[in-house]
Amino acid sequence: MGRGFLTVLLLALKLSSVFADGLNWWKSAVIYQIYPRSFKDSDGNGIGDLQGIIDSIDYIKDIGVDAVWLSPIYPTPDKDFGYDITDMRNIYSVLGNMSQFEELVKKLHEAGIKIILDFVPNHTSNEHDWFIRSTRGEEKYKDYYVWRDPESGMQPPNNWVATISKGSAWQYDKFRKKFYLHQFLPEQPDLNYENPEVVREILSVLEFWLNKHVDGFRMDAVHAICESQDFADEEIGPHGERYHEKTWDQPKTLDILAQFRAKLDEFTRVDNVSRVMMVENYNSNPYIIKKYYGSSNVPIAHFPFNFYVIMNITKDSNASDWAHCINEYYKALGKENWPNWVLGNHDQHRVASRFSEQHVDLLNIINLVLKGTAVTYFGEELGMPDSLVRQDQAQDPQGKNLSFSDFMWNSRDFERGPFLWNTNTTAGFSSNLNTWIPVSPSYWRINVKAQNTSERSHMKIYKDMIALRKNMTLMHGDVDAQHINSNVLAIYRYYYDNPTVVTVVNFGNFMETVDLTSGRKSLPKKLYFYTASLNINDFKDKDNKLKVYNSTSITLPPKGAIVLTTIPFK
Ligand SMILES: *[C@@H]1O[C@H](CO)[C@@H](O)[C@H](O)[C@H]1NC(C)=O
Ligand SMILES: *[C@@H]1O[C@H](CO)[C@@H](O)[C@H](O)[C@H]1NC(C)=O
Ligand SMILES: *[C@@H]1O[C@H](CO)[C@@H](O)[C@H](O)[C@H]1NC(C)=O
Ligand SMILES: *[C@@H]1O[C@H](CO)[C@@H](O)[C@H](O)[C@H]1NC(C)=O
Ligand SMILES: *[C@@H]1O[C@H](CO)[C@@H](O)[C@H](O)[C@H]1NC(C)=O
Ligand SMILES: *[C@@H]1O[C@H](CO)[C@@H](O)[C@H](O)[C@H]1NC(C)=O
Ligand SMILES: *[C@@H]1O[C@H](CO)[C@@H](O)[C@H](O)[C@H]1NC(C)=O
Ligand SMILES: *[C@@H]1O[C@H](CO)[C@@H](O)[C@H](O)[C@H]1NC(C)=O
Ligand SMILES: *[C@@H]1O[C@H](CO)[C@@H](O)[C@H](O)[C@H]1NC(C)=O
Ligand SMILES: CC(=O)N[C@H]1CO[C@H](CO)[C@@H](O)[C@@H]1O
Ligand SMILES: [Ca+2]
Ligand SMILES: [Ca+2]
Repeated sequence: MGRGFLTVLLLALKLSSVFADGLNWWKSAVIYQIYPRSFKDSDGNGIGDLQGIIDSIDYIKDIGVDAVWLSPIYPTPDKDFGYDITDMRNIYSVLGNMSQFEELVKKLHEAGIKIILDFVPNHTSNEHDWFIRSTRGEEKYKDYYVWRDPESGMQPPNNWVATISKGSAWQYDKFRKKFYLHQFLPEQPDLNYENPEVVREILSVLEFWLNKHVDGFRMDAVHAICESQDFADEEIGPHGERYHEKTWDQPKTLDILAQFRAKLDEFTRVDNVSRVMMVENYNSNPYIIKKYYGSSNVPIAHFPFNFYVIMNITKDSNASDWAHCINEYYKALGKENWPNWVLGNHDQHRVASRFSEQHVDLLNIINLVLKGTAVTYFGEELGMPDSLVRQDQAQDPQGKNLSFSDFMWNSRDFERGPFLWNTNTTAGFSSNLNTWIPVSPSYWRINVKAQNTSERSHMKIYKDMIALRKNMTLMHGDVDAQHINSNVLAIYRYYYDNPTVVTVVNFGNFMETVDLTSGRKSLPKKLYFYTASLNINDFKDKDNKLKVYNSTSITLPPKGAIVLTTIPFK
């Protein structure tokens, strides 16, 4: 048996594992979350809309993302900006109409981009027709929501508390003469998943959108879907802490979600294009998160979002905190569950503000170089900062009626500001001077047009990283994340005899010189430049050629990141 034969055999094995692994679109994908009210306003009312997204497809295609996830687009009285829905099978008139939605799906698909919708299963608006009929006790709808009789003295049935409004999770309804459950605002009554009619109704909503060719769903706050049916009080900790042991992460919730997944899989089986299911659950324990994948026999989500960069990492985290977060997550998931990486969303201050502008390239590079699906909250590719919002301009119910410091901490208006297109009025977002949330004043410097025109920019680094993800090593390779010292993180990606990709990040405040072979002995002496954060400018030699780096001696400025490869990629 000659070497040639072995190589062929190994190659064949590798290819078959690639196919077996299913080069499934959602695994290699970068998913781009758009907050529709804030992307592009087409009709000058100061609020972004579906037509605005249709008009911006060239941009979405240009940055190279694979799928768009839209925050809710359904009719809503806006008590919680679309997370309080009055009709799950329709489009909110402020954002557009059904024919515009259909055009958006068609045009995205023509551009090779998938579309994922937000789905809010835990509750509806109190203005939803189902709820109004339920308060009247109409037979079909009377058990669509969670109704309980008052305790003596008109007290709520138990001590459960709501997440946004804080007080009791129970609200008395004077028509029905019972309390209904709301795990969030009183205007968001919880659906009763003990009722098979409700499950059937929700499955038919999923089917409605799948028939409109959506490629998947992001399911909101799934930890709150089902409640313990003993309706017993929850434990209260010594400092008033709640563990929500009766209302969060109940076993029945996983059953319900598996039924949602089975509905998606019915559509997947028809054309072999996966309809993806992503779920939101902020649990600090990665082993609980893992349960939301289900098993190979009973699959649940394709993935629950990985919120550990959001929950466990801050601007002050050192290289060992990062290495721990990365390795702990992969370890908890095991080999059988596909990972994902998320830096921000519509509920978190933006990366450029929560960390700093100097962190933008570092975080984008890490997010895109790690193994797994990557999620980008629109604007992260530009290093877009939060909007500056005065308290009297607040829109988010979660930020209203609070002290100033609680407002700054709790309000989600900051990260929901309009996208920064150019240096025109309102950054090219709207022809209206008054936008629903003020435009970030940084737009004169940070915007799409400027970053596309500059030779180097956050956006160009982001696009470089997206291109790199098409390489075998990044799609399939293993990850070895190590702290070389307390400031410098090295992420090695390797895959059989494919080139190794090494990412080095200095989180510290001083210049660092490190030996990358200390983390991986087999690393060759010569490494080639692929891309780097904006603060690294010395990657070309006198002849304007990309430098060859010495792996035993790599120097990085503070908050610098560099991506190197074992053979030249450029
Ligand atoms: C960036 O500039 C190139 C070249 O001028 C152009 O083709 C491309 O459409 C621009 N992209 C964006 C997002 O403006
Ligand atoms: C949807 O809105 C567009 C733009 O306002 C309009 O031209 C179109 O007639 C509307 N379609 C329907 C079905 O209402
Ligand atoms: C889907 O894949 C299966 C198995 O690989 C194959 O039998 C079937 O023909 C495919 N269907 C379509 C529509 O491509
Ligand atoms: C995040 O922090 C929690 C403790 O707050 C810890 O239990 C968990 O393992 C950490 N997750 C990761 C992925 O490091
Ligand atoms: C804020 O306070 C005002 C007046 O006290 C009240 O009308 C309103 O309902 C409160 N809003 C919220 C979201 O609690
Ligand atoms: C800037 O605004 C002017 C006037 O509204 C408009 O004609 C032009 O197209 C805008 N330019 C860009 C790049 O949006
Ligand atoms: C990965 O990059 C290397 C170097 O450019 C190249 O030889 C290889 O073909 C690439 N693989 C893929 C799948 O793009
Ligand atoms: C990194 O920071 C953590 C606190 O976030 C600290 O406990 C740890 O000792 C630091 N590690 C190093 C290597 O400096
Ligand atoms: C690489 O760096 C090490 C440490 O500075 C040095 O000893 C060695 O000579 C360098 N090798 C090359 C090829 O420059
Ligand atoms: C709970 C849920 O479905 N997720 C959403 C529901 O709850 C609150 C209130 O709307 C939202 O903020 C969550 O995002
Ligand atoms: Ca509009
Ligand atoms: Ca519930």
